[in-house]
Amino acid sequence: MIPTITAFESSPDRGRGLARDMRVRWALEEVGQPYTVRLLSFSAMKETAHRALHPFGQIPTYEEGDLALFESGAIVLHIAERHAGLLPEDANARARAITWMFASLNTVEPPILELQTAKFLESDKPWSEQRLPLIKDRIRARLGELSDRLGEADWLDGAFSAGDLMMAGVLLRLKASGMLDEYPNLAAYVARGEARPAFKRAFAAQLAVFTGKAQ
Ligand code: GTB
Repeated sequence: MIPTITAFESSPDRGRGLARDMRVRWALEEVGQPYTVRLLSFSAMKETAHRALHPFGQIPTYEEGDLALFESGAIVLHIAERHAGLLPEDANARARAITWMFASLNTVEPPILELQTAKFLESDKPWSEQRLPLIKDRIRARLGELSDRLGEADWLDGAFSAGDLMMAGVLLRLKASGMLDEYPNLAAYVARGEARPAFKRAFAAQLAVFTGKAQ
């Protein structure tokens, strides 16, 4: 059964791969699962029909037969559990890869989101200039720790896994800030993710929505 995901009809990032459907597309491409995309306007996301799929009125969602999922992490985990290629066979290695998925979402992404909120939604506030360096310090603390753990390895725990897909997907959001370049091994880690053919196909597909060339 071909799953359907949802994505922005008009992504504010202009196709730079920053919206969270990118992770889901990437996972689907990694496992070779074809998919269809339903594009949604901001108002359609808040309508009852979409809220039945996503209680918070957001993208991405994932529908496959009777199953409807929301939350990019849960969707990527579902894809990784149903197909070979994104989670190791060994039970302990599998649990560690899932741990890295959680770490990306619960430990690394939150301060990165704070930065984006501060830049795009709070820049007119009188306290904004004082808050930004505090948020950047929190991001640097996490990046430093992650950089230490990665060291010279290609991926976080052996072979590329859903944990790396999620972590690289989260770190990508920092590219424009220049902060990633302060940690050369993390910049190289993200570049390795971006160099994967599955990433390139997913990126091209979401960019095609913006350029009007989506099929
Ligand atoms: N925790 C959820 C998940 O991981 O799936 C979060 C989902 C979420 O935040 N979705 C966003 C959304 O639907 C799109 S990805 N927003 C609309 C709304 O809440 O009304 C977040 C996002 C949006 C835009 C950019 N950008 O332009 O750079 C980057 C990321």
